[in-house]
Amino acid sequence: MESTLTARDRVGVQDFVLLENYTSEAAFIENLRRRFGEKLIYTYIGSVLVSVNPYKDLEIYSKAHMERYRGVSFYEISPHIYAVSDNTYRAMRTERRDQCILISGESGAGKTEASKKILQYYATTCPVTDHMSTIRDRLLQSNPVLEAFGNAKTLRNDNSSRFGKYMDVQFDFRGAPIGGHILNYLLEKSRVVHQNHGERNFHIFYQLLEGGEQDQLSKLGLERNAQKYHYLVKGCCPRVSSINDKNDWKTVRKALTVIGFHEEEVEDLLNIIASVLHLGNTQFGEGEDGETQITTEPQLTYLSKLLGVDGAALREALTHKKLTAKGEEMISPLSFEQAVAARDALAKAVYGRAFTWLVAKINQSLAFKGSSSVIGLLDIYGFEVFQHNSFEQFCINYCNEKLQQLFIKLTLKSEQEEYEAEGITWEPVKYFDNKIICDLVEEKHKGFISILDEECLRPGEPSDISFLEKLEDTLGGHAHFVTHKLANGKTRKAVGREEFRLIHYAGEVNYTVNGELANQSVNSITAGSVSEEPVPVACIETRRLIVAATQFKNSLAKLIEILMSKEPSYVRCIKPNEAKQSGRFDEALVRHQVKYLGLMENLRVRRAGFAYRRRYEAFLQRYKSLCPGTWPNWQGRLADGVATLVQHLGYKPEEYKLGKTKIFIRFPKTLFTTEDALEARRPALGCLTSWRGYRER
Ligand code: AOV
Ligand code: MG
Repeated sequence: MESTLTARDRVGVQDFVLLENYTSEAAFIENLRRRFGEKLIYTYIGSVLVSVNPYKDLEIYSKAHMERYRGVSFYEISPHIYAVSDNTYRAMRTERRDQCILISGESGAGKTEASKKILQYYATTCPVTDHMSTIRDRLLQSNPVLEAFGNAKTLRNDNSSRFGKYMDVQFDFRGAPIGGHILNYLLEKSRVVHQNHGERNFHIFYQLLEGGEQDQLSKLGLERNAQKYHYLVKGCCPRVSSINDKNDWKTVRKALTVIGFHEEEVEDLLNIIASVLHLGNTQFGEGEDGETQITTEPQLTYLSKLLGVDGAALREALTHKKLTAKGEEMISPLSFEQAVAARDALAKAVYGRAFTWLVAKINQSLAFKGSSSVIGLLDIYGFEVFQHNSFEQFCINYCNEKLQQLFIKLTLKSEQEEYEAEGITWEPVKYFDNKIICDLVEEKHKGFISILDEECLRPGEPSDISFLEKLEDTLGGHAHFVTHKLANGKTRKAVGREEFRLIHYAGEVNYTVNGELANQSVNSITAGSVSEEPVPVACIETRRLIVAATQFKNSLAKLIEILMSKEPSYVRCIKPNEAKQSGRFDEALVRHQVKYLGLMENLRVRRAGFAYRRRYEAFLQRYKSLCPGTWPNWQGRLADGVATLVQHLGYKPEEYKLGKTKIFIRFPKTLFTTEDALEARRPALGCLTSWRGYRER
């Protein structure tokens, strides 16, 4: 007896619901810490999986581990990402409802790794035929490719996702993976031309330079040395100890073939990567008449070859802008700074285009038309704060607000509202609702994005300062919006003059508006190498911003709609320390995440709540055969029928409650026992599902 107690003391509880002192945050964190110390990184809150990044290989992801979780209920085995994968899969199969798994947590918490583990689980455990194995391999191989082009080393994470990703995995009636579709969200394109100190550009650049064959590099006019390229040295960090660019290149190269890229298409992609590097090395100087000109001819030659555009047109595009005044087109020269900006804009546009094309190609290769059930996997860029936070960080953090809002809505709000609507006695659990921050960003007319739109569309030159003033006028006084101005007319030191601060659910972030509204040249050339569509050389930045912000808002709204139409499961990832180190558990850092993720509130609702609920008619229909009083048909009120049934089944008063339209069952075990009784009684009739297929909620 004593030894089990010790074991339990050592490893804590595997479901927070079992925690004796469940309202204590200290007890919650202590439980996480103990388990983390024992390399038990997973713990449940009911059906929500909490995962703490171990920052080392734990050897818990083998095929044997996968097998252990197949068809097994949450409660029978230790918590694991495979248990969530398996439960979701079975729920899709037995309840015939599309599912989604929402993975959240801040940058470096382990979201991308979790989503890969889930995909691997399906690829390994689901039935496949020969034909389907192609799709399965493509699904798996899409990851290294997208990561090469869309991930980068940041200060927070050596493999940070710089785009948001939602992937549908489609399954046929046998439960075999037969297709997939990826939606991608706003790639952080500014990284192509600039990286903060200690950060890198997207992995693919370094991979190609390190791993590409010599003749390939020569053809592209590249040298095997990242230091030579302006776009790769801004962060002073060409090598990362945790990354092997050479090996990764091999993986990506193979993956492209598995996905079905033709040689010419791969060549097109490499041309694009190389042209971005050549653009970065394209320099400008002053001509005899003071005009801006390109001083690096070899780069121009390579560029025109790689992009497949006329050299003269390219030169013109990089040093001049086209203006339309009173219906007439005029060409005017660019200043040095404008030319640099036009060059960078072209590099970003070309890379962005290539990324979009890449996703489209992958989607083509995974496409399946026909009826299927779906499990959606959401892996977005996590909440992040840097010293300098721009428009892109704003979008990333706003995206995280939306996801948190969805979690709140589905686990805290609607759960409690349902008890109320059903007339179940209930002590409300208070929680912080971040809707107030979402509104601050996206509300019509007075939200941040509306103000940005308006300011950009206003006649005349929009400026950063007037934008900030407009923000102050409209949002000043909002509890989550702060500028350098204090109410008493004094200046707040912590916020710069060209900054504003948003108090996000996960922390405070200062965003700089400096340069966000810079007006740039308009020009366009056609680069047909990868896409048939023209590539805008340098769109007006302001227009780009409006389009970007509003489009982003709209695409997030669509994403939320997609997620809401599916049955959600949650993985909440926690980062144990800022140093990316294994074995280190920084309590303050973890406490902060437990707080803002709303895990304590989640637990409280869970503890006080009911694991299962069924509408009366569904409950009666399913179990009526277990009670002579309700078999074969109950004639009276549904609620009375259910009451008769559960009395006969011996449910204790604390095990269930009867609402207006539904029965609420507190413990999973109660329903499991009833399901077992059903299965024992009607094997010949072929029970639709075993209780293992039943899920909470
Ligand atoms: P993220 O996706 O949540 O950050 P990742 O999934 O990329 O974070 O994890 C960051 C790093 O932590 C990985 O590269 C691994 O080295 C390590 N790691 C994470 N999960 C595990 C695990 N289960 N086992 C071993 N190591 C792990 V971001 O994309 O930056 O928001 O935007
Ligand atoms: Mg990630």
